[in-house]
Amino acid sequence: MSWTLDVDRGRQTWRYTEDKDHKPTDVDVHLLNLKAPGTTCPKGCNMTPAKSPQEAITKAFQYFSAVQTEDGHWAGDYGGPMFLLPGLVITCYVTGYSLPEAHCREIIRYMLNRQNPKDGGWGLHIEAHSDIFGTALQYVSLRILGLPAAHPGVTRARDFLRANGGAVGIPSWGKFWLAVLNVYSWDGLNPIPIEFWLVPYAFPICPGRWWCHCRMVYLPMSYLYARRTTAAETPLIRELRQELYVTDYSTINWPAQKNSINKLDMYAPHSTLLKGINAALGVYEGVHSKWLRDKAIDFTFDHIRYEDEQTKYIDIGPVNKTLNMLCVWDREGQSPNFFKHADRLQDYLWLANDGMKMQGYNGSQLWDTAFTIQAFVETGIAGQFPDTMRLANHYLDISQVPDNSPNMNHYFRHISKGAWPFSTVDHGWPISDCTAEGVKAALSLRSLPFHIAPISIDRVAEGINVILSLQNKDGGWASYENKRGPNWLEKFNPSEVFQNIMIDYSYVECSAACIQAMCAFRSQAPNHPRIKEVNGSIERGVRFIKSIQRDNGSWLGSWGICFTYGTWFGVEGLVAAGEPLTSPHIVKACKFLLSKQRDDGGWGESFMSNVTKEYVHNDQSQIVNTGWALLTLMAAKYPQREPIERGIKFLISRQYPNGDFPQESIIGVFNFNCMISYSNYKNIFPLWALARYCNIYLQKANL
Ligand code: LAN
Repeated sequence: MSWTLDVDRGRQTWRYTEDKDHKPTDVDVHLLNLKAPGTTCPKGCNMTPAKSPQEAITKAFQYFSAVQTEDGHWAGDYGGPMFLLPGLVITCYVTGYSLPEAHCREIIRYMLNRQNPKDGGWGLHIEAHSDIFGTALQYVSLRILGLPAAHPGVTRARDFLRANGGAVGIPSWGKFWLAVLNVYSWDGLNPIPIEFWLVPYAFPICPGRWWCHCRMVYLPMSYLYARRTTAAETPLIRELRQELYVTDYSTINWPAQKNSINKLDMYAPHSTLLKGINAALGVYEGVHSKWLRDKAIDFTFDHIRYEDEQTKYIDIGPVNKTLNMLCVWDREGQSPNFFKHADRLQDYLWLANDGMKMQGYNGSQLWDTAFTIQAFVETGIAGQFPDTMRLANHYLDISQVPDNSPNMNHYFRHISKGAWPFSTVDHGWPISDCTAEGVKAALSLRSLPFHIAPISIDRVAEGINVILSLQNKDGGWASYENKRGPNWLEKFNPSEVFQNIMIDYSYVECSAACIQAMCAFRSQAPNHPRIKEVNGSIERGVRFIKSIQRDNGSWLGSWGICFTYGTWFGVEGLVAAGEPLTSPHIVKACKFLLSKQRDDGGWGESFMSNVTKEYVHNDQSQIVNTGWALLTLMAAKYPQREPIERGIKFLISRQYPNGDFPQESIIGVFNFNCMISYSNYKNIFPLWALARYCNIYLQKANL
């Protein structure tokens, strides 16, 4: 069974989005000639706010269906991390590729808008405290983009850097980018040994066993380190060398900087084991065999080319996107393949009120669309929006991955036929829970009373096939692949700023989504030949989820903030699998959530929950956290209506008269320490919670 596809489907070119929180700043007024914050009435303000949950649902549905894109997905700003644009700016500088001038201006505007007003620095992400990684990288980017050293924003950033010991103590990925730019010595880096790539799969340290994101970043990094690919020394480079450090550049003892990481940046210190290995690798670097190195360079470039071709030059993420582009330039100069890369840069760029940013992925198209479909179907009024539903179904249809990658094993790729990706089919990397949400959305569309040409059960079964193949021995599901290595591999984590990057672990989110998808599948296809396996898999999954519940009843989220997110998945997974609502696991989870409800009826969690792995309240209640908490309580059929009603009132009170909701604090995360924006969540989760409320407590959502 296979189906055809065209290229470029779901591709987002950048478009201008409104960020409600962003008031024009001095930067905007100066660069864009904007008027200071206006007093005019925003669109729709003559409309009145919703007076009932049903009306709030209708408004929310109407608003969100009006902003659906032409191919059926919901586009959104997927920014947040601050270490992505600098990779692009540096790559363009080194390779001599010019971004359009308007892009450069918007990038400058973004960086200046996101500069922390308190101290003039930048952090790991838009809401983080300033550190050296963020500040030194934005600093060099702004200078490359043409701001003079005397510009007030640049001056403040330099003051911050110098007051904190200068750029010497930047974490390893920053050391790497600065070395490429020729403003940090390669001798100041711990080796990134390319020969690792020749280690056979039988050994636990083989890169083929690492988490795919870690693998795909260290692949081009080790290539560029082996080649010592470095920018030409220009007058700007010489100036930067003097601006970034507190001592004269020529006097810096570079080898002594290998392990110097500023305390502002340190999150995941090197293990003793890694320190020892790094020391040994330092010796090896002096005596390595040229023959072996050349072999490894060819081997890695072949893998880089494969990744480029399999993803149509989008690449798995924003980090290897620019690194791979640099590798292609190193090997071939401004070749046709180099321009294929350049053409796909725009997939990552997003223009919003705060300027142009590089997103954390080429978008979250499929993910947002799959959730939106499920929320819409649950409202019970989808019949009033048949075009919206048909178009959304179309997006699901065109983004299921039709085939496996060729020669999969050699390139360490898992099967992808039948999977759904996070963004687009061109990107095409399969993900366990994206497949699960795709399956759930496809199945929920099949329940609609009107004709939408839904995805066939055979194709849904291909998704189930992927899900079954991805279950780990511990009963859980990881993100893209099976868990391929032992936990102790984490001791090799060289990143200093991220945790849990070395291997793909089982997560509550991925596991619960896969369980729900299989439960939905078995109820719609009870006689499918693989149902026995599905049953067994669900059972093992449930055991896994129970085993990682915390004593206080919560689950730690890894991809959203934080315990409200994890607990939502944990409970939905158990309930879908038929866990009795009186089970201590469910009761404890509800009790946990209720203990976090606030006086205004909402829930609000800070990203510090993820960083510290203990619940930390946000300054204010958040509509998305509130949506998750309410969905959880209602999935568990929590017997008291009062706390749920208070939460629903909070949600309605936050809705704009035009049906949209405010953009609040950042809500997504990866590797515990870096946050990422999911800007459609504000439209999806409040609506979904309102829908469930109406279904349970008010017979008909239909006005
Ligand atoms: C994502 C985005 C999607 C996300 C979900 C599907 C939501 C999650 O349930 C599983 C993990 C996954 C696929 C995920 C993993 C980490 C990603 C790829 C990201 C958060 C988007 C960006 C991030 C990536 C690692 C950023 C680049 C940084 C590095 C450390 C390489």
